Amino acid sequence: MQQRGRFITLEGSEGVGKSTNLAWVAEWLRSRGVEVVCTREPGGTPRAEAIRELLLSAAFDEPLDADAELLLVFAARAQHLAQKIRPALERGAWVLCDRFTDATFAYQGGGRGIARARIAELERFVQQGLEPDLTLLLDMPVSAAQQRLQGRLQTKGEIKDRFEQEQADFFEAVRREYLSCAAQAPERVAVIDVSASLETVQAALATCLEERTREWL
Ligand code: Z5A
Repeated sequence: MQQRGRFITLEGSEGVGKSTNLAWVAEWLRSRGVEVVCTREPGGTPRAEAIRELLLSAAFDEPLDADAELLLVFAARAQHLAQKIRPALERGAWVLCDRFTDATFAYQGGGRGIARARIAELERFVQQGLEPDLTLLLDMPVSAAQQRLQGRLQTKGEIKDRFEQEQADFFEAVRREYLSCAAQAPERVAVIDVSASLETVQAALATCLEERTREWL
């Protein structure tokens, strides 16, 4: 019987370097002969990407209710799991996902103040016991991450989405909740300090991946 693939997630507050390092982690795994499917949340499939647009858009002249936001996040996740993540894992591919449910605990829990128990209820309903085998939590002080993001927004001429328009205290709460998720599940979540140069960060990622994936490769 085909062995199920591994599910790895990258997490962290805005601007910490998830997109930059996801591509690097994918190459690290591919060079070891692994089939890797890269994806992201919210999104990852056409319908889930449409929900992402709704979540990120700052264009509506109407606030988005926090419970509605939470349900949209999990609606996108249900679609993503059914159409992309579970089929890939079942055929033996590894899935590398830019954000997953830790982000919901961090943003909708820490940021918006929704109770952990309510999020955990939806997690059980939607995921039916499936959770990442490994989570790389990229961590750095909020102010420095915001400077990096600002640099990228200026270089690419992008405008801030609905989450990026939040204030520093929102992102401080997000970071606290991420670190609390890591403290509660150290066997799954590895915290990587990403305040150093990209070269130093990727050396730390390589050490972590060597250790954490040794028995799977
Ligand atoms: N969201 C939610 O609320 N609930 C959920 O359950 C989920 C998501 C799943 C979209 O996420 C939003 O959805 C997110 C939370 C919410 N909003 N926020 N904020 P996203 O992942 O698409 O958005 P993001 O966090 O804003 O990601 P980002 O802007 O793409 O940032 P990043 O991927 O972490 O960073 P980056 O683009 O790779 O790097 C930023 C810049 O720093 C870039 O110019 C890099 O070249 C540079 N960089 C990266 N690393 C380094 C180092 N080491 N040194 C120097 N410069 C560096």
